[in-house]
Amino acid sequence: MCATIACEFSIVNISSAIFDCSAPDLDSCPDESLPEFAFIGRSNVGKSSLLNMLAGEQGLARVSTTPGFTKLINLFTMNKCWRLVDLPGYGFAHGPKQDRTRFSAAVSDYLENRPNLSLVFALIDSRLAPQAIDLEFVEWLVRRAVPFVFVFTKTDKATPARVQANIAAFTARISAWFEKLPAVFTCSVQTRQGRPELLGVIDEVMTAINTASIRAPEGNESSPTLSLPAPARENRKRRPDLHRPW
Ligand SMILES: Nc1nc2c(ncn2[C@@H]2O[C@H](COP(=O)(O)OP(=O)(O)OP(=O)(O)O)[C@@H](O)[C@H]2O)c(=O)[nH]1
Ligand SMILES: [Mg+2]
Repeated sequence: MCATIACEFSIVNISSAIFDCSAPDLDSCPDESLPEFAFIGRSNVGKSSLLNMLAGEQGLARVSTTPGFTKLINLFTMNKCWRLVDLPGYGFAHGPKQDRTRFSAAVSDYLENRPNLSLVFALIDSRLAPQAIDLEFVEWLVRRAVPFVFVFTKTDKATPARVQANIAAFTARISAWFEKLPAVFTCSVQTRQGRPELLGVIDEVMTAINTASIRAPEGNESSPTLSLPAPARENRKRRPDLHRPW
């Protein structure tokens, strides 16, 4: 079990990043004792690269120029207290007839049913105007009340004006789905833009989890809020509380 004090000092200063396993499905994932922060997005959007940047360790998650490279649920434990989870991307067509919006059943099972999934980073390529596949995926997340924030990636590859225009166009397309939009971040693994902000988000969620575990009587804990869509918060409360330490 992760002590509150130990975690408070460890989020932005990651001293140990350990590969746990590559899981082909939800049942093969490790125990649910640690909060998890997962990266999802289109194939090649930069999920594995961002994980490495946050962990401060190149080569921890494998990066490739080939879309569809990450094929399993890869879990990494940070400072023995929380996990980063690298998920396979969506939108990579394995065959001509395959629906490009379909992604593996294991990923959807993980996103919908992992009780210790604390927050999802939904990655969008900042160079592109809104893509139908990303809009569909965000709608999927919203409908299933998965808690998430947006991360627009590869900002070093576009002008700041282009990045801002693409973000504005994307958020305009989805704003009607939310009472309050999830938080929006930008990042680049080249310039390391976004690292402190994203570690700050993790810190905020971990603090809320630890605070809830101290305040709430067993079986009646509250969830961290962090500008998550309200349905997402409600869904988190419904997730089965099996081995959570908070
Ligand atoms: N210039 C630039 N390149 C990036 C950035 N992030 C990722 N890349 C490159 O984009 C390619 C894909 O990166 P990955 O991290 O493997 O992408 P992924 O989303 O994990 O891809 P899949 O596992 O195939 O779904 C690699 O060539 C990376 O070097 C970034 O911020 N800037
Ligand atoms: Mg990957």
